[in-house]
Amino acid sequence: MTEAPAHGIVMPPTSDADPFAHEHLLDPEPLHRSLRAAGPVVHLTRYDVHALARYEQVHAALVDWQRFESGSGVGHANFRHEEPWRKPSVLLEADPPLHDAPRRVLRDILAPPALRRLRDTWSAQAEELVDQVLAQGAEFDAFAALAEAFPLRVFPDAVGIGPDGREHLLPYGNMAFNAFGPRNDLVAADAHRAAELGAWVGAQCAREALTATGFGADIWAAADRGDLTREQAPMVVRSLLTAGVDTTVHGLAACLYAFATHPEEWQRLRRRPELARVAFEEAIRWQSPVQTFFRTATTDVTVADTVIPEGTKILMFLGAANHDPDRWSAPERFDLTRDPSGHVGFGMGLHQCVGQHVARLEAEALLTALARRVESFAFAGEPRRHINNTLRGWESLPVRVRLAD
Ligand code: 4MI
Repeated sequence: MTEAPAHGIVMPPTSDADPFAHEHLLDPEPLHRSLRAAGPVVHLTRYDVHALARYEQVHAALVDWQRFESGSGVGHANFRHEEPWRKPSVLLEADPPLHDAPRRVLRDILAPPALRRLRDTWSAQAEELVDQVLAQGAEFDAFAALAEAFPLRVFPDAVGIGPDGREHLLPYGNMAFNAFGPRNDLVAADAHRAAELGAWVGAQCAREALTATGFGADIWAAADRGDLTREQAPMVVRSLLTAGVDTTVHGLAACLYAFATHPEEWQRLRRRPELARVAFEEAIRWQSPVQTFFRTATTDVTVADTVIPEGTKILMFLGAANHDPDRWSAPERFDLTRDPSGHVGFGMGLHQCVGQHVARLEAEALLTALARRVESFAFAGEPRRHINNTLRGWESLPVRVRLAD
């Protein structure tokens, strides 16, 4: 016989769905709808974790770092019992007080005033890339030619890594984002490259591997000042290289997909290019390139009358929260007239994306350059999704463009 739950405590609804099955990764919205509808907390029987898919609970968990810790890992693996696949991040997979020095250092390096010197260069590089792509014809893959190409042109240089081996960046990020999921087929598919990619990224984080100026050098300078230890400095560089490429690639891809499917919004952006930043923000809300993260309960946590036991994992559906109809009107619409602020696509609270200003600057440069030259664009073939345990992104966005005169 099972004991009756204490008064006022209820057993949550359950689901045997596997959110990391290809079906749901390719098209997550039906699952998101059913999880939001089932209740504020849903027990996922397949993984024995509690899931949050409504905006209110996801937001509350994100800002409550004391009870929803990151230090036991923000993926499915519980670092209390499982060996992490790589040394834990000193930012993402750490809690205060350990988290705070690396966070402060990176926050200052990536703050808007520090990025100002990059703005003109990145705008010029975006214009140059757009000119090159458009010179080659009216039909191209906007994912490869723009969404992938632009971050790869500007970000590794801004960090200050060397010219060789940059083709490892996207596969490394892809592997890291798969590794936040359970050990499924997607993780297995990356396994044969883990050692090689990990070693390459590790080597780029050394002081000697980095140029004399750039985010990497800035991080090492912080270690010289004593703001970071010499053990933390390469780890903070590693965070930039892990979190800084695939995320922006799929964020930019979300913008391109949004505009290809919402031509009236493209015209709005062309009339008012200063909407580029709102457009990026709305695309992040709408597609949520980072779909999920886990936390671990530091104590028995009661969420809407359900007790989440101490030491167990909580799966937060950022993408589902960003489409919660109790928070957003017509959430499935990509809409430049809405105020997307408050979305949880960059997280919220203490761990909220520290690189978001970098991402916004990249998006602003690319979208502004495109808006100037492209009158309209539409799909010239079927867009194809890229599949990853954490990232919602693209493999291919074939488009045909009409140029502005
Ligand atoms: C939110 S994406 C992300 C953030 C940080 C790291 C990796 C991914 C890291 O390695 O610190």
